[in-house]
Amino acid sequence: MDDARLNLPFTGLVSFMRGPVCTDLSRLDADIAVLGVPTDEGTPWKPGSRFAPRKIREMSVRYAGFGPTQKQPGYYDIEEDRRYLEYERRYSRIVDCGDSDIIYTNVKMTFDNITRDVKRILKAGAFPVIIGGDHAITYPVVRAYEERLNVVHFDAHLDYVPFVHGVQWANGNPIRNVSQLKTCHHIIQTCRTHGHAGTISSRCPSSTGSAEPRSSIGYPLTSPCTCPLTSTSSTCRWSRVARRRSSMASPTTNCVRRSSRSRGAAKSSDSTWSRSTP
Ligand SMILES: [Mn+2]
Repeated sequence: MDDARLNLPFTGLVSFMRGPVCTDLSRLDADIAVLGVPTDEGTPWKPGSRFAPRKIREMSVRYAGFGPTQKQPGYYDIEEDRRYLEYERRYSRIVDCGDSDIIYTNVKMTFDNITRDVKRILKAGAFPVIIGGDHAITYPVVRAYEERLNVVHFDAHLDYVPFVHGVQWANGNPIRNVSQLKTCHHIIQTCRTHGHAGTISSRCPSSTGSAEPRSSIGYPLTSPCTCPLTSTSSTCRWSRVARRRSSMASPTTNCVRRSSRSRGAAKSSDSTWSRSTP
């Protein structure tokens, strides 16, 4: 009987945390929807992150518990002295949606597939958790939202590179691409790289109204010892403690609106920016 299985981490079929699988997103019923986006064509240095969604699923089963023999689902955080995801795990509300279809060498089609899948997850009322892939995918993910939103970006880099040498949709561009979206309210970046500790900036394409925060995490953020294969390694990165402190801080306290003068300056420096959509 299946229910009697221990489902030890090295056995069985793999889905994210052994959750149910739903690849027909028109029938999705979930609170949290995990979607893989295995593309690394936006990587200028070390490719390979296209294999990350599968590997993360494989590692996630380590935290999936031991089937029905485990009375208390979810996991315990020793620092906060509380359990997380207990309800979601008990009632299978974390669903693995498989991967977006990747059309290699065709960024436009790949991005369209990502946006379509995220739109379907949002339509189903689930909270999307997207696993890349390189950081270029932030743009097609954020593009799926129809309501205004704030983007919180944790990274070693600003990823705000303008359109140069014909490159616009790579992993150095996503935050600038996101800033062009009408739905983007605030962008809050907490970045640290090359010894410039705690650089915090905010780009505010519009200035009124409220919006929900959504976060984007670039893996150069982590130190080389925990993630040596990230596509663009940087030294002097955030420690685990610094990341935790940053994520617990209120991002709005660090949000400084650009003055009209600096906004104008930014506009002129963006003059070569192509607005064509991939
Ligand atoms: Mn990045």
